[in-house]
Amino acid sequence: MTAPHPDLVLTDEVAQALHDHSPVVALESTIISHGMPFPQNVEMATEVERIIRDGGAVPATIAVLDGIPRIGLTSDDLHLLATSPDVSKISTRDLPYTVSQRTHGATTVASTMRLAALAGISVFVTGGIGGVHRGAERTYDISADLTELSLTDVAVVSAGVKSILDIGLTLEALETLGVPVVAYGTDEFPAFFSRASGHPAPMTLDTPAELAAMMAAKWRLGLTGGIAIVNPIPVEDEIPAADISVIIEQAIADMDAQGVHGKEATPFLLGRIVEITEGASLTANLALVNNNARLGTQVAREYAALLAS
Ligand code: PSU
Ligand code: MN
Repeated sequence: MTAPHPDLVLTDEVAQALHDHSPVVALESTIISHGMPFPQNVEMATEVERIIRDGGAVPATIAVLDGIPRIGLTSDDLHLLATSPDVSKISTRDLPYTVSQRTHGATTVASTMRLAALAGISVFVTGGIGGVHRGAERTYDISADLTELSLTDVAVVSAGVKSILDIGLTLEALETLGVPVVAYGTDEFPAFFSRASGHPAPMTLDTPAELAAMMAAKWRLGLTGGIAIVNPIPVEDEIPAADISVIIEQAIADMDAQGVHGKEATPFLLGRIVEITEGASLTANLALVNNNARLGTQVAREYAALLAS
């Protein structure tokens, strides 16, 4: 194995696991700092790490702290990310600024993918990925998560995309970028809070072993870039599409009324949805992240076993 990049700082646990070719699962930090309120954010971050360990893999939550890209965090680090106003939301383009200015950054899907790949981690679990925003024909707001998925060799397990985005255009963009989108155990692309989106899944696989085999097949062929594994929220936790769509319309109207745009758009919408639902959306969000952590752990184990065979 090639040594991890010298500018990264890994916890001993993560370094040992990578050295041993044991399964490691990356986790992002924007979801902690800018995706959920305190204290649910730190509880979520702690719980997903526990689920991954219980499942037989090592969790590696990723952030930039004091300018240092960190792969694996302590509980104090998680608490800082969950509470400090000094943690900015950083995508891939923000990495050089945050590192050279020695500040704190919570990494998005895009920047987490890039740092995970530099560390040698192939599986990454999150809640939802960014995509093409509604109204992108006017605003050009397309998440750099899509660009990164086209470039970086990491499989990202999410519950699909929220309908704060234009799901159809997001799927078109992923197709153009050459990113495989594979749904786990369903023929329909999942819409985060709801299992249904009205859009068929481009591909379906039913087992973690098949997902791992697809990762290996892609990268062996030299097809660089990520894979979007989309895992529907469990039936008992979902919010019906009709219920959440009214709430999302309201959140978008509030955003437009306040002139919020750019990198603030996604955090604003996530926060408004929690406010409007008086926390009910948060319960669903926590459930789907935990569900993704269980799947991601199994995929990481299967992929490690495949590489060892
Ligand atoms: N969607 C969610 N929760 C999140 C995010 C998206 O349901 O926390 C975060 C992720 O970190 C994602 C980022 O990478 O928002 C996308 O932001 P933007 O749309 O500005 O690229
Ligand atoms: Mn954006």
